[in-house]
Amino acid sequence: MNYYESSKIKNIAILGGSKAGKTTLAECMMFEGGVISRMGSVEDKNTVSDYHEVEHERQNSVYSSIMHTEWRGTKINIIDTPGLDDFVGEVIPALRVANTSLLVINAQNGVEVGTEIMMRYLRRYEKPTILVVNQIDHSKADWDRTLESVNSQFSENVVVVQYPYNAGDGFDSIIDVLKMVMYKFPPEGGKPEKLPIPDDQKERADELHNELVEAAAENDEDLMELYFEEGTLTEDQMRDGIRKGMLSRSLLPLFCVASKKNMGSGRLMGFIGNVAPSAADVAPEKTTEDEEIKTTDSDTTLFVFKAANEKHAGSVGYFKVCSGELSSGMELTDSTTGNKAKMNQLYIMDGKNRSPVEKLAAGDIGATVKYKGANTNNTLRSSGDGKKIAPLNFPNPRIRVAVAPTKSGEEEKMGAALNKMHEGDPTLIMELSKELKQTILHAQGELHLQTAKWTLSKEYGVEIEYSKPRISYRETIRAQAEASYKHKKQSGGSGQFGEVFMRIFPWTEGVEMPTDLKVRGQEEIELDWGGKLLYCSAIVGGSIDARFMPAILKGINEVMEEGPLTKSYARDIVVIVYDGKMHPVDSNEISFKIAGGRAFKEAFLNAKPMLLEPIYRLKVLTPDDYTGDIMTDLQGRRALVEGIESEGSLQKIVARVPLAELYKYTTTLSSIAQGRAAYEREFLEYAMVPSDVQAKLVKELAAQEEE
Ligand SMILES: Nc1nc2c(ncn2[C@@H]2O[C@H](COP(=O)(O)OP(=O)(O)OP(=O)(O)O)[C@@H](O)[C@H]2O)c(=O)[nH]1
Ligand SMILES: [Mg+2]
Repeated sequence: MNYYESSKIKNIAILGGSKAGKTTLAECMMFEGGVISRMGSVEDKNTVSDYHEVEHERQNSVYSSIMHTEWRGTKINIIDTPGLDDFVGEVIPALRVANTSLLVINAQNGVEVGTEIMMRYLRRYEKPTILVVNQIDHSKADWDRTLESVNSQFSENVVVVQYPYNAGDGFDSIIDVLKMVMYKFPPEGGKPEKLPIPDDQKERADELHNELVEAAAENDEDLMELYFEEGTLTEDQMRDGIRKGMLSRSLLPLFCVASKKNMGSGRLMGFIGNVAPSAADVAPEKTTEDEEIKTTDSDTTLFVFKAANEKHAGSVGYFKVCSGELSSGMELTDSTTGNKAKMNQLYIMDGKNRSPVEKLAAGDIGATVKYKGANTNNTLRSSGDGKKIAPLNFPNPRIRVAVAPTKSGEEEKMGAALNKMHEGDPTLIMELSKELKQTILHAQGELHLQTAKWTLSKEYGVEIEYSKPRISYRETIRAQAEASYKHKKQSGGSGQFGEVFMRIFPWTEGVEMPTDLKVRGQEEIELDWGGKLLYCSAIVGGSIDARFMPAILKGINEVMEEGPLTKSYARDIVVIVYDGKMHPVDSNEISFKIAGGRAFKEAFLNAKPMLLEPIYRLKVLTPDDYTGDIMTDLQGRRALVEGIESEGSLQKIVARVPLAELYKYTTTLSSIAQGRAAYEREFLEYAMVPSDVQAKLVKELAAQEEE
């Protein structure tokens, strides 16, 4: 394997809607670069990228895979990502390590919701982007409509570099307005013949060429001046301007290919090689302290962006060399654990195939095998100074479900497997909920859950079933109440005695204390399950010793943990202990704990207790056609719509929705909008359950507790 310096390394993430042809394009680029001698296909289940069994079965990419190809002395690292948004956990790391992204658009459909979703990630990560219109050979390919959808749905300055001469059946020629030639491909694809632009296309090509020159010049004052003086730019000057425009995302060049037929990928690779920003051109990685780690720094820094448990290789850590140079045998220090790691087995990966390497330059991507500390987000440094690269941020879960093994006794095996899977896919999160007495699985969508089930069965030998997850309700009070309890027990020798008087009322930020009680001491307690308990003493004349106050609090805490109403945690309450009685001999901690708990329970039940439920903020992104139906459905879910605004060509609906109403929302939304809408959600707050719902719930939860 050759060594490539930073300026000769281009990391490319391929993104796009489902089935646009990303995997096929990656295959085609590897073939064209001479890395593989035969082009596999998704149908034949023999592409380099889709090598997992689940991908063969589904005929979809599920995992990101890393490959490389070469073009005239440039190494192009390719990360092929899945198009389905359920697998966004695979897209995030790819975006982080890529210098440029190819956004693949299916010429049959133009910009789809999936394309739009990926474009949003590209904007968020400020990635230089090349638009690649694929499947231009398809009988249903429609160039004009595709271009129109690109122009109407992307606010960016998209500049056409190529357009098809004859899209659809019989496609074989592309007009290139940067090179100002026509490429005509042989029927088997590959190297095209360079022809002059046909007369009937000259005017259109000239016009697009001028637009391209102007767009390139706009990114640099010197170029702009040159352009005014000369009326045009040389090819090198254009490349320079386009690279600058790509880096600032003010220019998105557009290419077209028919990757299945291997038509157009060579020229695209040439453009990536000559124009797209290299590892040395892009902004440096930053540490958690916002310090730059430049490719030119002498310290070697590795950032593990993906950890995978591979069938053939065991645990594989994929990393990017952020600075310095990495050579085989080097000793690095894990910034998290401080452990030393000897980099004995260095590889570059092409799907599941690995090739050993001796040395990798900054910017390059490599892999280690069977190294234990290779967890996602780990940083390894040669200096051992503990600096960490800012971690990848994965999106919030969109779906939750209860999971259990079908065979009892396999809980631990399932737990271990799910933990292992989480290492490779941080968006799949297992939560052992003591509160709900369920294992909850948090994921990105139904397909994500299905894939997890498949993997558990096929790779870990655990059969599971999903069921409706319980909801973490909370209890609180709406009114003030007082209660007292006398605990008295006389049995043989020493007895027990404790009496407590208390007043309770709702806690809110800055709550005022009553004027009729003299509060002498207070303790604000942050509850483990959210919310507050303000515990106050207004004892006069030493009716209860200060040493018993913690015991009373303990009693209150136990009741709050077991919620008097439904056994859900209680929160946001002020308790004032204002009187009581002791016995000179029999009073002890246990007596006051019992008295405190009982008094609190009685007061709680008299203080208009109520249930709180978790509320989520939901953001739905949909084509306008479905807005009405989505709103109607949301109303049936007790949602409060906060706003609708347009985002590009889509509508964004923002609503507050109780979590209890979001079960299987993915499925419903998908059927309403025929898979064209997407959503994300985040926890907002706990809010009151409406009284009619509460009455029903209290019964349900009691029944559940019986079980
Ligand atoms: N006609 C034609 N078909 C193509 C082309 N590229 C891909 N396809 C077909 O489109 C389908 C999807 O191709 P993939 O490469 O799996 O698409 P993808 O974007 O990787 O899909 P996901 O990873 O599942 O999102 C397959 O049936 C391919 O054979 C092309 O250029 N022309
Ligand atoms: Mg794919």
